[in-house]
Amino acid sequence: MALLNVLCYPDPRLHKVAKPVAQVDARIKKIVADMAETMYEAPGVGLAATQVDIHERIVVIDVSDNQNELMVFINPEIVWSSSEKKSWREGCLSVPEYYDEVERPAQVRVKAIGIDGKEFELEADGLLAVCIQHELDHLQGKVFVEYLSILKRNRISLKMKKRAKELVGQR
Ligand code: GNR
Ligand code: NI
Repeated sequence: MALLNVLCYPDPRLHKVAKPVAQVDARIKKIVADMAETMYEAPGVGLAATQVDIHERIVVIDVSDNQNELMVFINPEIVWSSSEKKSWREGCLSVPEYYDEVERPAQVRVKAIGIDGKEFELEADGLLAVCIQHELDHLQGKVFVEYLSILKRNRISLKMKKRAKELVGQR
């Protein structure tokens, strides 16, 4: 297994659109294992392949308290979302140390392929529903800060560029 480098906003590669996975083979299983390791190490509750510069439709999520219930979504699609909306304070491994409220459908139904290569469907609410939508956005090249005002987004970009420079200075 290996830890992967997580891209930081406003990296243009975060806006690439991921392509579907043709088959769940050894190469995909290795990517999933490395993504899970990277997510747990961060720690985060989810990770989309886009964030580690792999532009294929792969997502890992673990919203369990003990971080021991890994969920793998290959070629995920939201097949239904509730008209009821809910606002949640979101964070993102690609936007470190920034959190803000985003309103999204409260419940979603997602269709995907699991690590066993079999298709499944799942209905989610709460943090899992938020996380599924946040990760599927990443696969479309969308970062949660794009739901915020231009003013906030510009401030975040400046802050992230400043942070990146400081981190380079520390090396
Ligand atoms: O770790 C994460 N926490 C989180 C909290 C609220 C809403 C969404 C998330 S996802 C985030 C990990 C991440 O960046 N996934 O893309
Ligand atoms: Ni994210």
